[in-house]
Amino acid sequence: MKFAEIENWITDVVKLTNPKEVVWCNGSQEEHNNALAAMAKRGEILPITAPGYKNCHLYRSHPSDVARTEHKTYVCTNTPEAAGPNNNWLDPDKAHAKVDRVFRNCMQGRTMYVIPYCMGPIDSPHSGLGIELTDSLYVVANMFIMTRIGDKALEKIKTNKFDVVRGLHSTADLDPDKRYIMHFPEKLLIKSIGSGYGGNALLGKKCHALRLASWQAKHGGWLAEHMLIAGIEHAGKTHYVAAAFPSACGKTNLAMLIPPEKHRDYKIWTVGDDIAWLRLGEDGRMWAMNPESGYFGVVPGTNENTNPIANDMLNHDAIFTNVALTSEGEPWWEGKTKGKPQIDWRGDPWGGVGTAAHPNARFTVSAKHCPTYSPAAEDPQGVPLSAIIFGGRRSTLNPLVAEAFDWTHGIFMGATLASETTAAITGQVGTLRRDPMAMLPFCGYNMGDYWQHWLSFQDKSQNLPRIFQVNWFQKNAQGKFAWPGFGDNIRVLKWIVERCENKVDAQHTPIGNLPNIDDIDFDGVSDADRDQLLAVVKKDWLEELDDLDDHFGKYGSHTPPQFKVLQERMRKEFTTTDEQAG
Ligand code: GTP
Ligand code: SPV
Ligand code: MN
Repeated sequence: MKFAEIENWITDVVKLTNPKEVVWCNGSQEEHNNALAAMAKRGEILPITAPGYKNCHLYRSHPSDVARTEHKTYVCTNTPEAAGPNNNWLDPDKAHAKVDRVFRNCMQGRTMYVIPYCMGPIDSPHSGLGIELTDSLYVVANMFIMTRIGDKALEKIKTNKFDVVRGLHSTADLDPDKRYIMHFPEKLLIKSIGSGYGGNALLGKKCHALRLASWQAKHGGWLAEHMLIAGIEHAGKTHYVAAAFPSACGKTNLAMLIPPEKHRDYKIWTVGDDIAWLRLGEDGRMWAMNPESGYFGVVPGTNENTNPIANDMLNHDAIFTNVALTSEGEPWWEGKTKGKPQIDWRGDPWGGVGTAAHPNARFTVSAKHCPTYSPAAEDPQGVPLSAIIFGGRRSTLNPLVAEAFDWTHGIFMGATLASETTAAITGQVGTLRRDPMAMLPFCGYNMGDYWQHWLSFQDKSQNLPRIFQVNWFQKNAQGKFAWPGFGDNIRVLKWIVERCENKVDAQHTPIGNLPNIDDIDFDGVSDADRDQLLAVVKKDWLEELDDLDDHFGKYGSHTPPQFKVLQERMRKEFTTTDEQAG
């Protein structure tokens, strides 16, 4: 895109929104410090003054603006079929008219910040460029941490050689009824208004790096995915894996895993915790790059036992969003092992009802502060993948781990992923829904076409990663998690690595290859829980296979015919063999 076109767009936006001034962000540390200081002065952010915290701040968002709002998120392609039943759709002209009415004069008396940014290392040929216009300093401060903003990105944009995603954002008056997060894939354009919250407002993240990037990726022969990337080092070799879990289902935790004492012969390197851009290398391997440069992580549940790495990063240069405070002014959240809340996330005295921190409270920290940050994360080519993992939060059915028979079956595993909803989305928590590849809220085009696109890699390489499915969230008869999870997930990663190295056998079941009991460390897990974790219950799976008819039926002729073949094969195998258990 020509820089002159971008300048014209900015001029038009200024006319529409009418800010008192326009400030270009250069991306310097000084600029970032000034942004935080200006917000603190205006009372929009609270410096954490408790001892033990350095340069940390608390931001309280509007109580109606605490999570992504999927029902207010639109993909406005030229035809509804291109967006698919997985997206809310509006005709682009009508969408512009609707949202521009809200944008009119919305920045009156405010400063409009121009944030040039780069998703991925500046020197990577695979990075993506964007410009976000926003009236929120909170957005500026978070984009500074989460992406590479400022002069270097601008220089690259000014070469006129690359696609540039344009994003317009305003908090306007935060009216939930006038909140819209709109995407125009054909124009690589985003318009977001009425929310200051993470995924709705930091446009480089879900709007650009997933919804529009997935569209770009489909046309460019690559993939933009809701995945963590981690290196698993053992005996002098590092295997890289990318794992897709829905929002608040354990990506950050897995990406920063510290193995317990017993498994310290393994070490995890953090490459990314939320988004991965995947492409085939000349060697036929799939290479993964993290387009982000920081973490916007779930705070509740974080402590020195569950995620010691994140826990240690939270005492300097962190922005907390919607946590509670102790009487000493220390940030507090459910799952914190020290202190007691005195002020809740809204800023009111804590009354003991509900949660003191918002369940979707977040931290923003730079990846550079992460002690396990992989040097390969800054590599312009990314890292080569040995395995892709799909996982959901499912209290029943899905075993602890299963390996796909082949690429097509692996895509089927991803396409059938179901997960209980979490506080990362406005709406009901704990409802089971299909969330294919953890991309239901993020795929910027028809999900059926997206599955076809995934399948197309089959013909392009003999060297693709193996595919696995995991589930850390099975509940036992007592309603407790059957699997210890967190650091102990290394036990499952170990099996995955051993499978990639052809070191262990597996047990064939109709739904995939499962580990032999002795090949996974079940120390501390009761026999009943272990059996449940590895069970493939015929009756339940036949129900599941029936349920998939509805799921795949939604996408009509866009659904790959291979899926039906697999469903039938599994049904047949279940009905001709005995029930498998353990
Ligand atoms: P997004 O940032 O929303 O995309 O979430 P995420 O996938 O990165 O999830 P995250 O790692 O932040 O974990 C979300 C919640 O799940 C936190 O409260 C964690 O404590 C909890 N969690 C993570 N891993 C495990 C696990 O292995 N077992 C259990 N029981 N809970 C887990
Ligand atoms: C998610 O909801 O998947 C997140 C947080 O990672 S947000 O940035 O809001 O998308
Ligand atoms: Mn996410």
